[in-house]
Amino acid sequence: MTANFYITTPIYYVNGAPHIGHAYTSIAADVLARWHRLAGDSVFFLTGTDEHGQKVERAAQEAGLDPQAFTDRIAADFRDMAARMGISNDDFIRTTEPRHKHACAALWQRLVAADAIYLDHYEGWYALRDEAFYGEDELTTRADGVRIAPSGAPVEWVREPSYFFRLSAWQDKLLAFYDEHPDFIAPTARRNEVLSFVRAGLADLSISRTSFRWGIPVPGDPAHVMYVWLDALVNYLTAIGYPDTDAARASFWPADLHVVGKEIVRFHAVFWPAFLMAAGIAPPRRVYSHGWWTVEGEKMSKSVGNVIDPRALVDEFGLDAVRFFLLREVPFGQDGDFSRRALISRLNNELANDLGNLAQRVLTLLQRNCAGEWPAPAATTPLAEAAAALPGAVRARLDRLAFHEALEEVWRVIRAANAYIDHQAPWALRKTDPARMAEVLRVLLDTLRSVAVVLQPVMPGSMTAMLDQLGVPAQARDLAALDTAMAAGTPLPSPSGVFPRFVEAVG
Ligand code: ME8
Repeated sequence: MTANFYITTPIYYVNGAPHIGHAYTSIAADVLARWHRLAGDSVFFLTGTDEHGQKVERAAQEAGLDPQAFTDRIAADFRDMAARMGISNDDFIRTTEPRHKHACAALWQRLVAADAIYLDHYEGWYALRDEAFYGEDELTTRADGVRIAPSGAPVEWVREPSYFFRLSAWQDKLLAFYDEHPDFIAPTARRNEVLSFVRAGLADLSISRTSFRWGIPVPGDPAHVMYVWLDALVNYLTAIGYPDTDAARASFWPADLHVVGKEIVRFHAVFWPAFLMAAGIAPPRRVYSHGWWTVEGEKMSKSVGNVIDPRALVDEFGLDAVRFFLLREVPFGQDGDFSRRALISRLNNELANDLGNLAQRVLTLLQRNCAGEWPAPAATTPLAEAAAALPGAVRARLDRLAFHEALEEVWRVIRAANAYIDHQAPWALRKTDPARMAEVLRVLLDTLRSVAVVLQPVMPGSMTAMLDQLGVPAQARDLAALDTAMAAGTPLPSPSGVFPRFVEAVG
């Protein structure tokens, strides 16, 4: 059954260059988007850039540029990063676009009409780095006396006129909503954090600023610009044409999945559904929060100088190795550490040896002994059954965003295929029992086809190459096509390696 599937990444701040953390979220969301397309769903996959607010304004000042010129430059860099990471987004939203300003103004007016907004003064703590307000009780004091938010960001005291959103009115309704939708926030640890935050009571939320200009003006009161998080969250509605309910993409709402880093769960799982419900709009179906990467054991930071540009990794190791590593190495939802050694080991052991060599051996044997054609279908074997079960096994794990488990399921089959070829020794059967040799090779071909089809979302380029080498027609590479056996006699082009081993340069 085909369904709509609307998936988003966070929109990234344009205060600095894209790094491996941004690439991670985008790749994870991309794998899900591609998987749903493979399953025949109608997919809308959104990413983009968050361009307003004081943090971006300051970064532009530091660069000596006008904020629009600055954001144009960095947004282009994020767009390039997405293209280089093989991200198959259907739209790229920038919050400085007219369509977005229009959507924000419309939502604001809906909130005003619903009496969800009032004008007052904000006085309290603000962390520029997080673009977030904090309560006194959340702060600690550093040795030099600076007050620090739980995220580690320094806070400053601000006092200015401000519009407020009546968040305090939503505590019970949010708790009821989480109760009715137990899958709304995952993983469980994040859900529990949100529940205790909301249970502790919600203060009304300041949603406008007057002390700087780089934002979307509040309708009817242009001395105020909208709080950057309200502005940012609305991007998910802008992209489907809000407020035009007849827009081509309007039927994609509610979004199926917002993939976010763990530090922005509160915005997506508390503020966002409250804004939407107050405006009479359905909340998204699911918010999934993943963990944070450190690099060789250290937090990534400009001052340490260990920020990794994912494009440099791709230049060195190849795109698919990087995509595979990021999803294979660490359970999604948990923190992980990036190390070159671990990447090289996954690349050489799992891609080059386990999968690449297997394909090469099988295809070479077929070329030499079976006229380079698919042999006739063989009687079923446990290996063939495990391979045929892969789409279901992978789907069940991807539905839970358990990428590493989905890949483990595929590698379980690949390892079984390696054991099968070693045990059956088709090269020895060539003289003693050529018919049996053809059967064994057919089982291995069928296995490789299933493996390559289900791995396409993770490694689109190399699996396209592998499916080409398997002679699988381009229009028969979706999940449904696996139900039809390949015809005996289908030609196999001459094989060439898909995953070269990586050898670290010496010296
Ligand atoms: O928060 N490890 O933008 P942002 C893993 N504009 N993921 C990481 C990471 C790391 N070390 N560092 C960043 C914002 N990320 C807002 C979002 S949405 C309406 C507005 C990823 O540029 C992760 O997905 O700070 C995190 O949530 C996101 O980048 C934050 O990007």
